[in-house]
Amino acid sequence: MRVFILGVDGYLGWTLAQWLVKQGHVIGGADCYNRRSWVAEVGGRSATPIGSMTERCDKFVDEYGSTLRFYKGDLRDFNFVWNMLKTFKPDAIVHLGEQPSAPFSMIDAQHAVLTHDNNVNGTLNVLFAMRDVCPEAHLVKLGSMGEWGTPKVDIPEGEFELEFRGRKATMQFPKNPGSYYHCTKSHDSTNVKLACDIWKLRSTDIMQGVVYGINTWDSEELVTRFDFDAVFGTAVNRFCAQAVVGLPLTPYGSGKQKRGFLPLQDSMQCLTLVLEHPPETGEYRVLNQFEETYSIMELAETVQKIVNEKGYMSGTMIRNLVNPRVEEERHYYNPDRQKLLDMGYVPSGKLEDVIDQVLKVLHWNKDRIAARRHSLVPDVQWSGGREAAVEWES
Ligand code: USQ
Repeated sequence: MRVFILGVDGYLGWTLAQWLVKQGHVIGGADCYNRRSWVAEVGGRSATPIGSMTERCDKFVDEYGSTLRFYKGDLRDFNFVWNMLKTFKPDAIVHLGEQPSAPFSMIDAQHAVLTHDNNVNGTLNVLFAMRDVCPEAHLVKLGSMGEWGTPKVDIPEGEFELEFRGRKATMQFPKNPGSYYHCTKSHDSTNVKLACDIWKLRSTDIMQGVVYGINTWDSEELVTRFDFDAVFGTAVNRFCAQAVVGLPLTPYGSGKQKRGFLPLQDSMQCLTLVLEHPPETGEYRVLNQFEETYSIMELAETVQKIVNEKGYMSGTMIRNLVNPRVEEERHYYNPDRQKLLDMGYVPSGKLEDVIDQVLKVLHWNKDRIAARRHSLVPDVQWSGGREAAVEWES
């Protein structure tokens, strides 16, 4: 299959390119290195030293004997998108090319607008270019479990039955995003569905939970990036980074808030299954993609336990911070996740093993994290302004 990865330089994109080429797929990809510059803007950097895209592409050919056809450019440039799809002729497009951070989108008006422009308009260009150039291709669009928010009822995978004033209908389940980043994902979903309805494109919209973990390819050019700062780092990965430099782990508020999580490896497994099972022409298919739901506190405690047991650090502490976000901390959470299991997804189910592996890799790179330790402190307040979060008192 010819698979084109938008955002191929990112945490998921670079891992996926290698995962798929090993299975014999032909890989193309685009990126404009925004992730590298946004992370630098907030004072972070990848904990793993990563090569330039040129070095990555050279190593890719050496390692896998297959060229990664790379296009440097911005998805907001319609001509760029149109031309690269026309040239590459993909059977499938995996769209990971978005600004992925909720805190980044909440910094101020400029960052919210940038996030919307980048994500919503970039996706619109992809949809219009697909209509013109490759309407048969399968668009695998990365959405987010955070589009659903934390409603007081179960969360289905896309559609649900509704009865209102005596009439019944099947509709898309309502969205309840909790950041301007998550709003862009919801807008994307609406735009992708319309393209399937009116132009008969086919798409899988993946509502993915929080991904954690690291790949194990051991050369600098092949290893994926790993962010730990308070803006681009995500919960489990951040806790591991905090632990290896001897800082307390930081659940926000009570830490009772729950999310769906999955290891990087399972994200790759699921994306592959989705590519192997495309929807019908004109079908807009929604999947929830996570391995298990956990409270943030449970995860912090698991990281703490492994750090202590394996002797990576002694005396790792957990310090709840006053929540810089506005989010429910005690809530019902019961999302479905059947469709991927039906396709053959077998959860790797080893939270402790993945955390241990992350700690091991981060331990080798702890000086890189320590040199940017200031970036670990959250300071983007959902209520406005930038102020470092302080300790929470229950
Ligand atoms: N959290 C803490 N302490 C931390 C970091 C996060 O308690 O040090 C909490 C947050 O308050 C939140 C939860 O952990 O309740 C998840 O936050 P996160 O930063 O790990 O992830 P989130 O902002 O939700 O976004 C991430 C990715 C995003 C993806 C999303 C999937 O950055 O691209 O779409 O996970 S989901 O969370 O299911 O929406």
